[in-house]
Amino acid sequence: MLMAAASITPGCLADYPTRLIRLRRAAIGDCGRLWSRRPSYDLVGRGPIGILPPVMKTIEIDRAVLHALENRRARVVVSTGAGVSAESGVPTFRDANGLWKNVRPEELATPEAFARDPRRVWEWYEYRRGVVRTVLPNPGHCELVRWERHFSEFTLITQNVDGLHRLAGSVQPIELHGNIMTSRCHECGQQSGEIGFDGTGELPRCQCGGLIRPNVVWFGEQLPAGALEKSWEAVQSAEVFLSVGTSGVVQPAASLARLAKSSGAFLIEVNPEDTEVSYMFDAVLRYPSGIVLPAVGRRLGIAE
Ligand code: BJW
Ligand code: ZN
Repeated sequence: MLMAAASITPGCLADYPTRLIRLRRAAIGDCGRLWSRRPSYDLVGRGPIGILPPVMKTIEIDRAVLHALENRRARVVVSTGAGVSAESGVPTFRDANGLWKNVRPEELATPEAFARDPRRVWEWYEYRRGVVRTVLPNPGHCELVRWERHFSEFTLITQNVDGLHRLAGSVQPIELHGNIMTSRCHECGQQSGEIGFDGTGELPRCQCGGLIRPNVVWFGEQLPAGALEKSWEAVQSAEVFLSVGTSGVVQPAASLARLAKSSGAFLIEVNPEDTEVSYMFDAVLRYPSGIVLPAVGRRLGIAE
């Protein structure tokens, strides 16, 4: 994967994330087959998620959920957060062992932190890039690929920066918080592929002289151009809105559920835990997404 990334020349960086994903997909093969080679990973609770009971025998799915999703012409919006990648081994932010456990967000995920200590910020992101390079989409990501093909109007919005939805095969997820595997200039915004900082020598700089940084959205920063507008548009006309694996505390992503509610959509929360916004939802599925989304898909007859 790294070799492939290194062979990309600076002149053709515009579609870099897309091409990087294509290269990784070609290297790892089909999403579903790939996961099936990891035996008894999550169903018996022995995998890194560690939040399942030892044996999960039955999954109860509210009838209203199945009813809301039974029409394949329903306008469906799915908004995901870190929880959808937890079963892949990507740490969440605010769970007990999440990324914020030992560090305050403003120490690392703000422009002020980068201005204060860019080396420290880079170190943290390089560590996380290392994790992302080794992980694979899980059955939750894969199920959403099937849903994208099944429903005639389907929009996937994610706060995640790990690119796993695209790696699974989702065609055009709206990535609200950018992509950790790519970089951009902190001054002029020019995209700069996977350029990083290995902790030695000079910090990477753009032709304009500005520091290069990870291509993610930090607190206090605007979301990528058009991402929020596209999301609002899809959510406003959604008939079913699913919030999957997010604590629902970070704005403006958190407002999407509220907008869906006020637009009359049926709201479903997929999360093993209660969240601060659970009260808004019409139905909740209190299971890990990698287990319950495929279970819903099976009950609806959504084909492989
Ligand atoms: C599972 C599971 C399993 C576990 N299956 N589930 C209005 C009011 C108050 C504040 C603000 C406001 N508007 C804006 C703000 C400020 C700020 C904000 O929201 N602050 C709040 C925290 C108070 N927002 C911003 O600054 C945003 N910009 C903005 O609004 O610009 C306009 C503006 C600018 C200036 C002034 C005013 C307006 C930008 C937000 C950027 C967020 N960036 C981060 C870091 C990205 C880069 C990186 O990765 O390092 O994005 S923060 C971090 O949180 C990351 C995530 O995408 C985001 C959301 O986290 P998420 O996905 O919800 O994860 P967790 O860990 O919180 O939850 C995981 C959930 O999964 C849990 O519930 C588990 O139970 C569950 N789970 N296993 C299913 N197997
Ligand atoms: Zn620049």
